[in-house]
Amino acid sequence: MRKIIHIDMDCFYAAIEVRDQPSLRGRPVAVGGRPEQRGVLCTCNYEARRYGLHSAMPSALALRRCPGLVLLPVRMEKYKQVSRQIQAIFRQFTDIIEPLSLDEAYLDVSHSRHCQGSATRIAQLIRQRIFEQQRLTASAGVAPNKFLAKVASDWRKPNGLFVITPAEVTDFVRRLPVEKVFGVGKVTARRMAELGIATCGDLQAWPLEALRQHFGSFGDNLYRLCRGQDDRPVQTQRLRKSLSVEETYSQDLTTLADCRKHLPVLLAEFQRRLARLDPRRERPIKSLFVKIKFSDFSQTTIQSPYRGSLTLAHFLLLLERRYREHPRPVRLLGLGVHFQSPQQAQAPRQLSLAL
Ligand code: TTP
Ligand code: MG
Repeated sequence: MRKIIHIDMDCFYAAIEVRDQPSLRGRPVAVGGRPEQRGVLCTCNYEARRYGLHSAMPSALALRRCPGLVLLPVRMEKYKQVSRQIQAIFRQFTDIIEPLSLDEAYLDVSHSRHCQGSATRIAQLIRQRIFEQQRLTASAGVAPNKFLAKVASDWRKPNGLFVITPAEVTDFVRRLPVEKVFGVGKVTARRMAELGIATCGDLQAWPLEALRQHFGSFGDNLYRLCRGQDDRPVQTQRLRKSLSVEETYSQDLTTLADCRKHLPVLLAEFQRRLARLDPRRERPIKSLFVKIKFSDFSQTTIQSPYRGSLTLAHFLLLLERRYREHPRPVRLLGLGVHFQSPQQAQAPRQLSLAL
């Protein structure tokens, strides 16, 4: 039986800003782009969340909903620095660490000798050290696997700790809403609701075959996850699945010609980033894609298989095909590639990384 801890800092960027400017304490604070540049919130503190504010909300809307909001610019270097210091605290307890973002990580402490091997006490000590050294609060979840540890860290947020012991797993998942399951988004949850499925307990009643029929290959995952089973290892080096660049424009691009004009700039930036990757660590490219977000915030991606070259013409073709289906003002354009999965990359004749 493994012991996994998931740590997630509370309103990370905003908490750092409030810590560094104590006069902000108690006031609604957000970090993000300016409304006149059509920026969005990266995050906000709990005082601001009371007004219904949340990550990715347009800053203009946030300020309308909460006129007293203190909107601060992003200080990414600062957040990265704090993140490194927090990860140093994790390393005092285990080397098996999988960072998911600057403020979130899985730790496998199955074989840690600290705290007589008690994962709960390790998690508590990590939270305590983060607070002592950084004056920031973290929430932690402790469970026998990644799926449940992540659900658990969210359970007592903010500044909380929640433990799911192996003996409690069955009972816990039975009542767990399907929305909490890794991979179940709004669309899948709605489909499930139509089938009368609200909790993992409801899902458990479904045979594997029926889940496959309704949810395709995701059915296999669902079958295990709804029983609280997840054997994904904590991966110390994450494999890159894709590389992309995107840009939100301060004014909507209203014609196809307008969109076309911006693609070369994106492609140049993308090529720069691609060239910086370490070819020994990356897998071959599988497909190219273009992402479009429209002014109504709906978004779409169109992709095509990689055939050995990454030219502007390829990306233009994808852009045009999708744009023409339903032309409307465009707010954001992005382009990039997906890499092959490790399984695909192991297939013979595909070993060369085509850069
Ligand atoms: P989260 O952990 O999702 O959010 P949070 O730490 O701000 O709040 P909490 O965990 O208490 O719910 O994301 C961590 C940081 O990542 C967040 O502080 C800002 C950044 N971020 C963005 O820039 N854009 C986003 O859309 C999200 C979700 C997060
Ligand atoms: Mg967080």
